[in-house]
Parts: sequence; structure tokens; C-alpha cells
Amino acid sequence: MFESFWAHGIIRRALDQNKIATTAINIRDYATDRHQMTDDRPFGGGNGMVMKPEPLAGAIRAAKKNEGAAKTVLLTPQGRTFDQNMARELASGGELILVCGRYEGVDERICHEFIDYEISIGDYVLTGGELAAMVIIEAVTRLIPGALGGEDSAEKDSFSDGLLEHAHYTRPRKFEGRDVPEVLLSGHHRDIESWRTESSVMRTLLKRTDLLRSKKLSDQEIVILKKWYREIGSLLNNYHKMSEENK
Ligand code: 4FV
Repeated sequence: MFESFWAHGIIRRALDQNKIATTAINIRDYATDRHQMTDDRPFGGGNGMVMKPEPLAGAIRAAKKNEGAAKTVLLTPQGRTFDQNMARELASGGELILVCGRYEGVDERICHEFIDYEISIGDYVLTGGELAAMVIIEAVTRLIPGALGGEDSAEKDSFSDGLLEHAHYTRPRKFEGRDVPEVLLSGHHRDIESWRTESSVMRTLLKRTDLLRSKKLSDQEIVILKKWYREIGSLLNNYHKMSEENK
């Protein structure tokens, strides 16, 4: 899974530019029994299998041998939910050993003795931690300066300033009868910038109000929200006045 993942796109470019280095370690190579078992039945009964501690301990120790200071991360629904802030934290940190579980999960003693962080990519259950690890590698790599190359900067991404990104338009100017907002064709960069800020604020208000609640609003964002607050206020007043008149 990982070889194909990092053979393409920005991960491939970041590897070629030595912005990142990646290694995949096969936990089964550290299985200690002749059947190379990496999972076994849960103590206490129940369905599903649990990852055995010995192969995991062996694999993590091997990884740590190469990257002494690396932090070990277990991908698990039990973990702190991954987001752009955490991606920024990890992008400015050192090496990461991403431990990808399978089956029902890993023996708890591995969590106690070998895991520094538990990270979840969301409240749903995957078959393995691999996809979650890839999500983290992708989101973190995009934040490494130069990893995205000149044409694109992660700075303008959604969540980069705690807001959703503004609406995007490209050619043709008219698509199936639908136009592009005039301001974007005007060449007035300041007008375009304020249109985009308003687009971000309103999309965030409509789609992710929670983000606005947890964000320190800029003066410009407050002006935009107050404008719409007044707009909605006068709409409601007119509505009430009309309903009164119709009584
Ligand atoms: C998961 C998540 C996740 C749980 C059991 C792997 C699976 C299996 N990892 N965010 N959500 N992991 O569902 O990170 O071992």
C-alpha cells in the first residue's frame, strides 16, 4: 500500500527533493514464532483477533534503532482527532514512527510501553491504520516548505486561517448559463481579496459555524459578519412588519 502511495504526486516529489524520507517496516518480519504469527485470539474470549505484542515491539525497536528521537504514533479511533493544527505541529516536529494496527487492535501493553501519541483520523472504523497513516503523511508533507513546489502554497489552504477556503472559479467565463462573479474578472486585487475573504467567512458561517466559534476573528471578518447580521436583521424586520400589516 505504501510503495504505491509514495510513488506518486507530492509525496514522490518530496521524496525526490529529500524533503521527506519514508520507510515501511513489515511487522511480520519481527514475529518470533515459526508460523510468524502477528495476531492471536483475545484473552477473555470474544470475536476478532488482536495484534501480538512481540512482533510489534520488535518492529518498533528496529525503527527506533534508525530514528532514535522519533515519536511513535499509533493510528487508532481512540486517538486525538487529527486536524490541520496537529498537521502543523507534526510538520515542525522530528521523525515519526507510524504504527498501523490491523484486526481489533494491538495488545494494550504496546500502547503503554511503546506509543507516544494515539491519533485518530475520524470517528469511524477502518480495517487497518495504513490509510490513516497515509492521510497524516500527505497532510504533513504538504506543510513542509517547498514540498508543494512553487505553484501552490499550503498557506492559502482551508483551515490555514481557521476558515474554509473561498469559492474557486476557472475558465470558461460562462458554463451552462452560469457566470463567474464579475469581481474575479476585474483585475482589482484588493476587491478580489475582500470578495474572497467574504466568501470564506460566509461559507464557514453556513457550513462550519463551529470553526467561527473557535476562531479569533480579524477586524475584517467582524465587519463582514456585522454587515450580514444587519442584512439579516433588516430582512427579519421587514418580514415582521409585512406579517403585521397582513394581520
Ligand atoms: C483508525 C481511525 C482506525 C481500528 C482497528 C485499525 C482501525 C484496526 N485509525 N483513525 N479511525 N483504525 O479505524 O486512525 O486495527
